[in-house]
Order: sequence, then C-alpha cells, then structure tokens
Amino acid sequence: AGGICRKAAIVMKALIIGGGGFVGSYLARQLVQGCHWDTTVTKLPQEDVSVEGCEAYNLDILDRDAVEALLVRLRPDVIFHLAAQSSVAFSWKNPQKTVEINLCGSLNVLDAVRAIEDYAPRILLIGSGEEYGMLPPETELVGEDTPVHPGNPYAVTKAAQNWFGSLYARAYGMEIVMIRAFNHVGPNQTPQFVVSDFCKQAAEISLGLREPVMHVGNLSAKRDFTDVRDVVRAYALLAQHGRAGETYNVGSGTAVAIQEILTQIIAQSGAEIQVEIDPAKLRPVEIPVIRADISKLQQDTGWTPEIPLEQTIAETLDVWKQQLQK
Ligand code: A2R
Ligand code: GDD
Repeated sequence: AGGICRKAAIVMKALIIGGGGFVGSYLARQLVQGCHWDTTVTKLPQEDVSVEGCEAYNLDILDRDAVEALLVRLRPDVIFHLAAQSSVAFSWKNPQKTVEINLCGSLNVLDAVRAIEDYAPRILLIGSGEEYGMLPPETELVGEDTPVHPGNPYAVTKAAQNWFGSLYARAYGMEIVMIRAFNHVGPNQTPQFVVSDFCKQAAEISLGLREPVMHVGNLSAKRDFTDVRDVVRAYALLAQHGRAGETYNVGSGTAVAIQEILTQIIAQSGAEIQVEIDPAKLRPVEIPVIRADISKLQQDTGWTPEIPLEQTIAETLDVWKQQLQK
C-alpha cells in the first residue's frame, strides 16, 4: 500500500470530515502512513481521534458557517466526507435525524465548498451499497448503473446524497466522486453492526462473562463484506484516480450469508454456543442479497481486496477479548 498515493513530489492536503467514527482513524492512518499526505480530521467534541501526525478539530456538519470557516482556514486539496448517522437500524427509529445529518449536513459541506472563491477540491462523498435496495432476484450483482430502490430511511438519505453529488458535479463543475460502500468490518467497529456484535457476544461467552447464548437477527440475508483497511485503500485510490461526477462501488464482489459469518465466529471462538433469534433485531424490511460489481473500481484504480474475512473475524474477536479483559 506504501507508494500508491505519491503524486510526483506534491504533498496533498487532505481533510477527513467525520473522522471520529469507525472508518475515520483507519483512513487517517492510510493517508498519513501509506500516502504521506498532510492530513487533518474533524470529529465531534466527545470523540477522540489519536492518529500520529494528524491534527483533529471539532466540527458539527450541521453548523454550516463552521464548516466553511474550517475549509477557508485549511483549504484541503481533497475532502473525504464520512460524517453520517450510519446505522440502518437507528434510521428506522429516527428518520428525521438521519435526514438532517446525512442530507442537510452533506449539503452544508458541498455548499460551503461552493461558497469559497477559486476553490475546487476533490470531494469524496461516501454513500452506501444500501442505496440499491430492493432488486429483482436476477439483479443481485449490482453495478453503478443499476437503478436504486432504497429499502430503508438510511438508504434513502444516501441515495439522495449521491444525486446531489452528481447534480453539483454537473451543474457547478465540482470535482465530486461518489462512493457506494458496501459492508465494511474490522477491529474496533461498534457492536451496532453484525460482525462486531457477534464477535463481542462470542468473546464475552469465551471469557465466561455471560451465558453461552448468542442473540441474533436475520441470518438468511447475504451481504458483501470488506475489511475496513482494504476499504480505505480504495478511498485513497479513488481520491486520485476516480472520475468526477461518477459513482464507484467499493466492496469485495462476493456475498456471504450472515449465518455463515455466525458459524465462523462461533468456530473461531472455540466455545459451545447456542443461538437465539431476537425479534427486536429483525428489521421492518430486509434486502435479501446485496453484492457489489466492482469492475469499475478495479478498472480505474487497479484496487483489489487483500484481507480475507476469516482474518478480519479473528482480529475483531481478539480485540474484543483484550478490551473485555481490561
Ligand atoms: O453518530 P456519532 O456520534 O458516532 O458520530 C458520527 C459522526 N457524526 C457527525 N459528525 C459531524 N457532524 C455531525 N452532525 C455528525 N453526526 C454524526 O460521523 C461518527 O463519528 C461519524 C461517522 O462514523 P461512523 O458512524 O462510525 O460510520 P463509519 O462506519 O465510519 O462510516 C463512514 C461513512 C459513513 O458515511 C457511513 O454512512 C458510510 O461510510 O458507510
Ligand atoms: N447489526 C446486526 N445485529 N445485524 C444483524 C444481526 C445482529 O444481531 N443479525 C443479523 N443481522 C443482519 C442485518 O439484518 C443485516 O442484514 C446484516 O446483518 C448486516 O447488518 P449491519 O451489520 O447492521 O449492517 P447494514 O448492512 O445494515 O449496514 C451497514 O452496511 C452498509 C453498507 O452496505 C452499515 O455499515 C452502513 O453504514 C453501510 O452503509
């Protein structure tokens, strides 16, 4: 990964907005250590981002003036917009908040850039594979031109963000590259998401901290999982080689059933575990299969995923065990 981001002798200035979340610190590390870019992150006041060589500022994207003031001060060449309400499950409970952050917040970022004179940074808008949503069974492999049918409030906001990105690129000539990220996983992800949730429960059971029963949701759904370190490598490559106004899928290109993931996690934990379906974990609408066609990403950047799911699961389990033993 080392040399992929060097552009002649120019040091790029990058800003990660929403860097206090799961992907943020992995991306910051990729940009600082892998790309040697001058990297700054924004976070919310309660968050802590400690990546060596990377300065952090507090920023709420709902504060439009604050967004513009920071951009004027830093004038980054590349902006990675990660800030979001990123949980599908939460979006069902609070669609208004999800719209506010994911749509109004993203517009604040785009409009702040637009308001600054003689300023044309590259902007990576991070959307989601969830945008594709409910598809006829024969179109379970989704390319970027597949029509979107968002199946939950989160996906609606990300589809709208994508449309705004493409509109602003066309209308104002902005250098916006839109990404549809499929499920990304890795150590330190919050247990809101399936792999981290199952690994945490399995780690608690292995350590004797709870009864040997795992509570799970829908096991038949199939999703396209990629290690977060591979994902941020793709983001760095797209920042350089992605075409403005275009959308890129970022995923592994394979779909794995949640049942298969559960089986692997239980096997790797080495514990005897029973499984119970928790009705509270089932969703009002569940998209059966989501799998990314990643040929456009591969053609334009040469990216390919490197970390197998078994390794991601092993490391996620390990990190949970270490944290629970503290
Ligand atoms: O919701 P929190 O408290 O975890 O904070 C999230 C933060 N965030 C905001 N940042 C600035 N202004 C806001 N008004 C605001 N509301 C929320 O954005 C969190 O720290 C960050 C998003 O990170 P995660 O939720 O951990 O998502 P992850 O997995 O890092 O995904 C990055 C992007 C997101 O756009 C996802 O929707 C997409 O990739 O999959
Ligand atoms: N969270 C969770 N917990 N999900 C479960 C569970 C459980 O106990 N049991 C089964 N699942 C199923 C969900 O119903 C869903 O089909 C799948 O596991 C993945 O769920 P999540 O990990 O919560 O992720 P997501 O697919 O809803 O959304 C994630 O991926 C999107 C990209 O495809 C998030 O990271 C989004 O921000 C991201 O855009």
